[in-house]
Amino acid sequence: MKIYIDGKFYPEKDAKISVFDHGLLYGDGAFEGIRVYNGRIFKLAEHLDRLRASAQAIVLNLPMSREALTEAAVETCRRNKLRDGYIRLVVTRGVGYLGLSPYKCKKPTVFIIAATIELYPEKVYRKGMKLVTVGTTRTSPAALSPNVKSLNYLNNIMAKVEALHAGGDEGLMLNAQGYIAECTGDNVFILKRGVLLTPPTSAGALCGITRQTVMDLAGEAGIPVREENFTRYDIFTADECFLTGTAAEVVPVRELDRRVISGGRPGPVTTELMRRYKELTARNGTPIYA
Ligand code: PXG
Repeated sequence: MKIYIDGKFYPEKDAKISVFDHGLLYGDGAFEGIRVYNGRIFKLAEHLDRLRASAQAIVLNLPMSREALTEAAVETCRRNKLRDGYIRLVVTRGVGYLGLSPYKCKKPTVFIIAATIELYPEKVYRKGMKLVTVGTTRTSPAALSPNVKSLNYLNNIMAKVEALHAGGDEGLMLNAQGYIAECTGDNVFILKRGVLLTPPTSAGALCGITRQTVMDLAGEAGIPVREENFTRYDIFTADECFLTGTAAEVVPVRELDRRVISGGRPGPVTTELMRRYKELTARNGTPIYA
């Protein structure tokens, strides 16, 4: 595997970052996880927009233009002969000294990994996921905006640990008010009386690229979508529930806290959106081997 670091490619064993990089010392940085389907990078522009916004929000100047980032991502795929897989694009605060101030870090570090991806087992797409409500709440926007896709994922990692320890596949995270925010690495949707609902980003949901894509696909399919606060009650009583994310794509939910939702099988709207999403990913994106 060849890894891109600051304009050069390194074999995996030589791809190393300084112990003084604030990305490592403090989780100071931002990242994107991007899929590659059929020789194309899916929604690259949207991911680069979100990366730029994350960087801007944490006062980090991206050291590369949009064009340079695009070219670097494409070239990393080429060097690894990737046709289907996953790109991890990371920008850290860079090498500095001990101490929180980012102003001693001279230059952000950019690295890109293009690899294969470990997906959820096929069974969860047929049968649905098991969600567990976790005690770890989503970061308050008063602390750090949940819209910053930062390198600081401990909040979500602790939530994932709770979910796994409780025998679930994913953890459902609430905000401080008790409304649903999202899962640890996926956004949440429910279907109620023919209307799709997903929590607004103000509830603590990341502005997911897959979330937006699914909202667009629902629009095309004539299914009304609203961003609205809801609680566990609404999931227990939902007609359908599914998650969206770059890694998971569209994945049905069968249980929340061991209570079966919507008959315990993927509903027709979920199934239709899964089909449309697959179709879209198969033929869209930035070509790598043009
Ligand atoms: N919420 C959170 C907290 C996320 O981290 C999503 C929602 C879904 O957003 P997208 O833009 O992907 O639809 C994410 C995304 C990984 C991995 O390696 C995690 C994500 C994406 C890709 C890979 O665990 N999280």
